[in-house]
Amino acid sequence: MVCGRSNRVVREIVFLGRSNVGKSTLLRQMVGKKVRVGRKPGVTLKPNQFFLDDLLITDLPGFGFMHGVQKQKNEQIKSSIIRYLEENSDRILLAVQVIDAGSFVDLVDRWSMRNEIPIDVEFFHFLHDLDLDVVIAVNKIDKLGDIESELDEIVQRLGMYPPWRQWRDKIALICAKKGEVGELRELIKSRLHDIKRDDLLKHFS
Ligand SMILES: Nc1nc2c(ncn2[C@@H]2O[C@H](COP(=O)(O)OP(=O)(O)OP(=O)(O)O)[C@@H](O)[C@H]2O)c(=O)[nH]1
Ligand SMILES: [Mg+2]
Repeated sequence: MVCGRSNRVVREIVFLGRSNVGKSTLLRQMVGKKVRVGRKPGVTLKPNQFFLDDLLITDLPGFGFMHGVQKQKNEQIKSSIIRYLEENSDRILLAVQVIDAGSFVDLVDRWSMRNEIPIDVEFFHFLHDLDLDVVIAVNKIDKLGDIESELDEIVQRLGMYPPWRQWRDKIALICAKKGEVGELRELIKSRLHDIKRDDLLKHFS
């Protein structure tokens, strides 16, 4: 896909995560676009997209179990996200996987106890299988007590070694609800700088 005015190949940043982790809140805070927040989960399979110049921003539908949504529909959502990522991996500059800091560890452990691969972990590995650059946006950090040890637990669940601080280039601590999204902005800006697209930095300042 080329973008009309600049004739440049479109690059893309995708936001994905379990339903209700705060993807839409985050996007709205970060780029000031009106992204639907808190609507009934699992209603649409279509990603919510907009352009910042020729950078495409994609808010993928939330995945995982949702109250009031049939299992079959959850599977459908998951497949549609997988298909979307596979079909567009060439142009995806960065995948931002958003997690809810307050519930992530418990959720992962609950799945693991049932001998199932937790869906967040599955997606995290899938993104790497596609060779994508992945940043974990640890949202809702206002819910954390002992931040240091809880973050160590989180990175371990994702298959990374603690201490979490050695992964500063992959992990952004944010509180979307309060507009505290600076760490993620910085990581995105560094990626844009790396591909010589400083002209796009203004969108994340
Ligand atoms: N405590 C806390 N709540 C937050 C934060 N960010 C978002 N929320 C709340 O989390 C809920 C879900 O937010 P959304 O932005 O709609 O979540 P989503 O990931 O887009 O959900 P889906 O579109 O269903 O996938 C809302 O009630 C938000 O106010 C945060 O940093 N801290
Ligand atoms: Mg949303």
